[in-house]
Amino acid sequence: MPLIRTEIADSIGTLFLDHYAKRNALSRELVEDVHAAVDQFRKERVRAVVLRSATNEKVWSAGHDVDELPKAGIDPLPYGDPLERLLRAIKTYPAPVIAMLHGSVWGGACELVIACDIVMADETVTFAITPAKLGVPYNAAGFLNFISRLPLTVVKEMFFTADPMPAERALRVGIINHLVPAAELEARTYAMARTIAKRSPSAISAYKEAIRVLSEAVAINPDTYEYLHGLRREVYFGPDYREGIAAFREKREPDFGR
Ligand code: KGA
Ligand code: KGA
Repeated sequence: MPLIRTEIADSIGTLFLDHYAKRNALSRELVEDVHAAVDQFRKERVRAVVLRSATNEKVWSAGHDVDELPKAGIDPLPYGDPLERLLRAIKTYPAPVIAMLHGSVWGGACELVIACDIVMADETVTFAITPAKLGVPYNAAGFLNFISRLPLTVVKEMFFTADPMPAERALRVGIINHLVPAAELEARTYAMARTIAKRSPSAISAYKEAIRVLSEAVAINPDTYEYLHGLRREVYFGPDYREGIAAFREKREPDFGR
């Protein structure tokens, strides 16, 4: 059974995350379905994509599928990780991707939202960046996605506390473009998509790619990269990652000592 649904109408493609039993966790299988959908959207020259949940429930997406995170001693967020691949697919899709959000957004799903081009949300939305609860060492590409988009103070607070941020504040700090009443969310989102779909697709595609490349244009030498990777290795080889994953599986608070 596919874990997403898609629709195309008026040059607008909609991608519905449709696995609420697992709170739309971004599993390998779900990501494969997204890639197939995105390929289809490209073939049909879709001019704007809306990324939403198929259900109007209290969770938009629970983020990375924790059951698929590897055991301690293995990099939990390598280049080929499903979530990493999903982020690249969204960022390089040659037309704008609009996130339409109702409900809570967790961990890697926050990065997915940040990777979208425009974010429409209602008042039920919250954002929690949770790797510090799991002991997951975030990767350089992930940090760059956040720091190229949000103020450093906000990024730090979210990563350090892992606490959910409510919609009103998320609007103020720039995570959300438009915060609208739940009853208007769909209409407002598709109005935006229709406007974009009327504009020059070749120009927009070139803008999106230019903004992506320029916002990622951070020069670090290989030595610095290895240094950052070494910092991450200490975390995923260390006790916190093992404890974080075990606590999640046992449905308890992690104990990272004092
Ligand atoms: N991965 C795998 N399974 C998940 C999951 C996840 N992220 N989130 C939920 N599930 C499963 C859960 O185990 C349960 O399965 C079902 O979805 C319903 O969840 O029915 P089963 O087999 O027991 P639950 O918890 O009963 O639903 P709820 O009471 O409605 O609570 C919803 C939330 C979202 C609050 C709760 O499920 C939750 O806290 N999920 C984890 C959120 C999270 O911490 N995500 C971050 C994942 O890490 C991540 O993205 C990374 C790697 N990161 O940030 O670096
Ligand atoms: N370039 C050349 N001529 C212009 C012009 C422009 N950007 N804007 C107005 N004119 C001329 C118009 O052709 C008319 O000339 C006169 O100014 C009064 O305009 O009398 P003429 O010879 O017919 P108009 O439209 O009658 O005035 P208005 O009814 O008061 O309306 C004003 C606006 C500003 C709303 C209207 O003129 C308009 O929409 N202009 C174009 C606005 C626009 O799209 N600008 C973006 C230009 O592109 C740009 O900056 C680039 C390259 N970009 O964004 O990358």
